[in-house]
Amino acid sequence: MSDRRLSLSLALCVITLAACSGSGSSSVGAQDSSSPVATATSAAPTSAAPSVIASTHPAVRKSTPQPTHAASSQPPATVTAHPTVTTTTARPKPTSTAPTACPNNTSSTSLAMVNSGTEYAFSPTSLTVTCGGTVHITNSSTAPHNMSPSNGGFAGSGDVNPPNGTANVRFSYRGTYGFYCSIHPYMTGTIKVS
Ligand SMILES: [Cu+2]
Repeated sequence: MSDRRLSLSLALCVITLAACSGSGSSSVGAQDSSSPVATATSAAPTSAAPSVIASTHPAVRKSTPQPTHAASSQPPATVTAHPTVTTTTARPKPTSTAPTACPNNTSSTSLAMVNSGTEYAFSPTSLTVTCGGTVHITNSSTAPHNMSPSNGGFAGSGDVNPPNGTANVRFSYRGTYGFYCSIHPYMTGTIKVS
């Protein structure tokens, strides 16, 4: 059996050698060495093919990063466009719409500072005045007082001394304002400017 296999293999080798080179049947060792060389040469083109593909892949990857760079360059342009769209000049407009002062006029409302038991008080505690007019204050009590704004809206009178000291406070902005005496904070009142 082994002799038959050897003969068959030799015959096949001789046939292959004759087909490839036709150099004839030199030896069995030459046949065995020629077959691995053929596989090595056949493997070489397969290895060369992936190397070409690998070289082409980086080229494709180099082309793909470029659009990403272009996309990254676009956002800065839009960011710079945003500040121009948000015009900060629109915000000063509400400040320009601040209430305008009423023109001064000669209308006047009287307010007295009076003794009230052991304490002091405004009289009346609720009053109205025409916008641009004044409140004429008379201190009829026995202690100094003032008419001061509780939350803005007008300028305070300053201290008005007894007996019978007077002061004028002008109201140039419409609204309702609280007032009080800073010397006697329990003295309070409300004035409507219309
Ligand atoms: Cu007072």
